[in-house]
Amino acid sequence: MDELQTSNQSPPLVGIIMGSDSDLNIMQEAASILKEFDIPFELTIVSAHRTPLRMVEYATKAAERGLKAIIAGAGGAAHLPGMIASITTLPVIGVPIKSSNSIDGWDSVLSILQMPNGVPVATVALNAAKNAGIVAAQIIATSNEELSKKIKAYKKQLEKSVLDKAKNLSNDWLNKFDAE
Ligand code: RP5
Repeated sequence: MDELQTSNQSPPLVGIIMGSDSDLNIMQEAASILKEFDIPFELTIVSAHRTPLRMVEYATKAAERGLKAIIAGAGGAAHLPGMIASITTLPVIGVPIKSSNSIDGWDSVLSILQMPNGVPVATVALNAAKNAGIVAAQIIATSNEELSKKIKAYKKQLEKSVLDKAKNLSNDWLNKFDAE
């Protein structure tokens, strides 16, 4: 697959949608990690309740427009990811958001997570838009060796940062495990 380019002009491979602009402070973390992996994406507002026809149109056209995955975030009665998944054949990654109309965030989590058999939404943790971006990258990496290498390097970096922290701690705390 050679669709991955860094240019903003590249056709988007991932669609990031959210119920409201008030979700953007969370959802921009998905955009940031996709940028880090040089994956072209688009980002817009699609509301299941306030723009239902736009939602149907977005989901209906997503695959033919060349998207490979959709990241959908919403809060409260968070119906957007599930409704998008009910229409498209693309994988849908849901981001539950603790928003102004959430009770405690569980409302968003359960609205997105508890889908009926046959219509899955790959649900990440509350507010975990970054992880949603990583899942989307991993989906695209299954057919893109260059991207797969970038994700491996990212994971290696995660490992290194933890090992460095463990090393720093060992100056002040006993750690026989690393000494063995
Ligand atoms: C949901 O309602 C949106 O996804 C957002 O999380 C929440 C609040 O929306 P606003 O009232 O801030 O536009 O549909």
